[in-house]
Amino acid sequence: MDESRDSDSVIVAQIVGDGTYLFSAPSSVYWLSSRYRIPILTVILNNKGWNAPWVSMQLVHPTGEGSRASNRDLHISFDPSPDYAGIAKAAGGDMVWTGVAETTGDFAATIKEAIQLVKSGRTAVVECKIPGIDPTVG
Ligand SMILES: Cc1ncc(C[n+]2csc(CCOP(=O)(O)OP(=O)(O)O)c2C)c(N)n1
Repeated sequence: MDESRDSDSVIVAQIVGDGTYLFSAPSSVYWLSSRYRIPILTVILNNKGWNAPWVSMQLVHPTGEGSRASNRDLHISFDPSPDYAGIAKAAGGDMVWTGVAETTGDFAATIKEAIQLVKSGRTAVVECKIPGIDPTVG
């Protein structure tokens, strides 16, 4: 990190998919954040699945059987979701602040609060519920 930059305007932040978050050993990440007092902002985009393989399949076989299959049929569904932010809270305790956004309005308010908290030395995890691409789910 460039330490010559104004520390008030620099935070460590990551935007990750729900699958990326789940497979990144979040219990270790947030325990370490707490143990060494390392503030991090994480935004989790929860689209209820590992959707990239569906997109790849669609590009190759746009009208094939798979294009009508559900994420569950394809074994790429993460529905029902775990409490993503709760996993971080359980590991990081008081260091970790959590928020959930279901609308863009929620997100605008939640991300503002999260950034302020990270600047003050806390770790923040914000789960954003976003639409998936499963053709069988409205
Ligand atoms: C430790 C580990 N486990 C599994 C994988 C295989 N993998 C790659 S991306 C991914 C899930 C990504 O899902 P998400 O972040 O929700 O992205 P989306 O495809 O929905 O955009 C998985 C399971 C991996 N790369 N590393």
